[in-house]
Amino acid sequence: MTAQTYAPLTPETLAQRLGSLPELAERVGPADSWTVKEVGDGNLNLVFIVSGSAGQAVVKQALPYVRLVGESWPLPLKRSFFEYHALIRQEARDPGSVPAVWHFDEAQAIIAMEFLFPHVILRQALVEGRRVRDLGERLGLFCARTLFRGSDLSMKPADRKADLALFAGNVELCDITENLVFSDPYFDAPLNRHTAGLEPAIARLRGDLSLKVAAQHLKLAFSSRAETMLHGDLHTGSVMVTETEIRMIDPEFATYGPIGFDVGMLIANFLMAHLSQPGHEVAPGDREAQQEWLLFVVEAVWDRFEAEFSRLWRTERRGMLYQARLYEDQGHGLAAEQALADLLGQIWRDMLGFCGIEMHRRILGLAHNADFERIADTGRRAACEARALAMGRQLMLGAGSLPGIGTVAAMARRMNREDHL
Ligand code: SR1
Ligand code: MG
Repeated sequence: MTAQTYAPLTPETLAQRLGSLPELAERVGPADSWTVKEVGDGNLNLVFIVSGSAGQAVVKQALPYVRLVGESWPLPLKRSFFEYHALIRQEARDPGSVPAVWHFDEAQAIIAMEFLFPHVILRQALVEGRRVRDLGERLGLFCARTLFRGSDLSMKPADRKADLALFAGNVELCDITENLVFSDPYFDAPLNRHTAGLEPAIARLRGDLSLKVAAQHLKLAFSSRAETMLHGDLHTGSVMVTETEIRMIDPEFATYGPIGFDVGMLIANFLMAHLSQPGHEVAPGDREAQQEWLLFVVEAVWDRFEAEFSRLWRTERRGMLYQARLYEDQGHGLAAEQALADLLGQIWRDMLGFCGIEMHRRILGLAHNADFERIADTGRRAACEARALAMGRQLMLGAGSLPGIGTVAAMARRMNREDHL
């Protein structure tokens, strides 16, 4: 394939169009041995699994519109460019954390990459009540390494500024986040949808003016505090797992933003998984152990993030911020520890706010979670979702006073027992 006019791939045309690429032929086998299946079930793109005599590959291609909505919502192909650039940076900053990229074609918006097998989407596994060893620890490490190493705490100023400029071009995907996450949940936006029966809880939420203000403070932080390269859409649908292995995928929303954003989004999705479990019970209480495990994951994500971020601060702080020549080299190591504690406090508060807002948008906005959506009984679903809405509110409004991640887990346990409808 050369840089020709963009055309979407189909299972019928893929082998003919990509079969001559040595990067694929070497790993998958000759094109005449390929079978191709389109498996994309996300909101935006085409995803193909290509199987041949020598192996398998995933081929992802952006469509010029939002797949979830259709051609009425155009979306530029360049999101593939940002995804490619984010993937190669994530691999460099946390080796082994993402699928290996084998080929990128900017004009066709195609990324060909390693096929992860027997991995499944984490969200699917959680809905089914499955567990993954060291999940929270691995996710916390990924967040700390990519967020620290993509910032001015670590990068050379010229490199960091070049990346800031590069990812600043991801305007349309940021616009999705800015609207769908930070604004739409708090008014009757055209694309919103919600479970029948949830109306009283929604009216309470939208009538809470302090919450509306908090949401816009968070939007300001997201759009203006370019602290590090974010994954930008780090939820449990952006993680692939086996029982023992974990990889992050889909960083097409990558942009520079606040360090707490990815961690907050991720923790929100585990809290929603926790609060959705009663909706998946077959016998009373049969999801209680899974619920506790999900809170264990929540605690592990934050604890490991904090520990690894602190380790990197002490060993890899080579950027232009909080330089060692101001602190350790002057015998003022204690001040560096104070600065670290202050920064972690800021990240913690941001994280809680973003966490709360993600819980709201997944229940009130356009893009919902299978965790709740797969609860067939709408009455049960609304009861679970109302608890998540209430918890999101407490996280956003209480971000300045919640002392630690154990308190968040305790809040989830309490919410899970309460009726918020
Ligand atoms: C129109 S895109 C909706 C959502 O899907 C993506 O996965 C992001 O989460 C986005 O907000
Ligand atoms: Mg995605």
